Amino acid sequence: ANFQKLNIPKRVLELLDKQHDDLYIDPFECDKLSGGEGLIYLMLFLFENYNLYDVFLVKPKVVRSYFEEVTKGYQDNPYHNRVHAQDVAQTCNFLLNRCKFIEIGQLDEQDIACVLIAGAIHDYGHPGLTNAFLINSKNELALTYNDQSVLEMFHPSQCFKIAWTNQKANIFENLPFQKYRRIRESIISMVLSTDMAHHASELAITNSRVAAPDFEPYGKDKQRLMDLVVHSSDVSNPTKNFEIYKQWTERVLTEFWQQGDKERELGLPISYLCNRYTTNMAEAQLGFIDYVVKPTFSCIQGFLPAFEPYFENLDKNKAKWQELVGYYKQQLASIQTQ
Ligand code: 8BR
Ligand code: ZN
Ligand code: ZN
Repeated sequence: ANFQKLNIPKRVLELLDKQHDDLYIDPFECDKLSGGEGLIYLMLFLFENYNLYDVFLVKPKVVRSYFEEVTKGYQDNPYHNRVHAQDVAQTCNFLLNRCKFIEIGQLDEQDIACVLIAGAIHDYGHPGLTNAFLINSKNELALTYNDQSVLEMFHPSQCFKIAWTNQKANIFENLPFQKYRRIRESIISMVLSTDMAHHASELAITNSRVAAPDFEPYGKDKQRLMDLVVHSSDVSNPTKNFEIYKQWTERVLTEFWQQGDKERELGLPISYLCNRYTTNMAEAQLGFIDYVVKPTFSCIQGFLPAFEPYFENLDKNKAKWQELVGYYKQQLASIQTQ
């Protein structure tokens, strides 16, 4: 691979060279070193690293323009912003390479491209409000998508549109139609799988597939596992070092609490975790780890045994939040008496 020609700033290139498939790469650092272009450089680096230009038959210039457009579409939300997109794409790459999903699923270049693109675009255009809010407030997006996976339908829809409406950014232009259809179907499937409303039912099916005698990670089960890889990367914050994880948590709750304030103002029901006067951040994370993240990564471990050494981070991080429950209780009590 020749990374020189990609014009990636030296310090960013060094970071990616050393840590592109590392679970502990710091996405905030990467974004800062890149002057806000971390998602673009990450994708250029990975396209070169895995020879993905051969799948799309386009020049790096087109890939750069495409991810410039994608980056522009991410709003500056506290959580659902371009750094989250970069973080999810990086975590997908960790599962692909470091945890050997490429080998175990016998992924070809096209599959690798689909997973990484899905990670990069999966929250494109996120308004910083949840599906429940959009539905309850009769938002235009909820009307467009009939209340069904509203945001998860919106994100990929917009990302295919930006390709077809910006000729110099159209990474899909040179694909034969059948190949384009398969790529499109795969990416849309992965982004839809990030709707938390599907989490429990899909995870149950995937668990039973992983345990089945005819389980085929490289065959009929491959797309389902690719879906899980993107969904698990989306909820992977608690598998990382506590400092970075805590930063994401403060951000996701800041976004939720802004929504809660709006809900209060509009007289809408205040959504789960969105009430800043009653939500204990540490307790919320204990629940999130036990009921969402642990079951998800247990399933991942079932077919990617290389994940095993990282699984213990979940208990380490739980212990840290347990120590903080009292602190956040006091904080809430002091707001309530004001
Ligand atoms: P999205 O990124 O698509 O929103 O999916 C992740 C969901 O998991 C969040 O919307 C939120 O409901 C939940 N969540 C919680 Br609780 N804590 C989280 C955290 N620390 N990081 C990511 N998601 C979290
Ligand atoms: Zn999302
Ligand atoms: Zn997300």
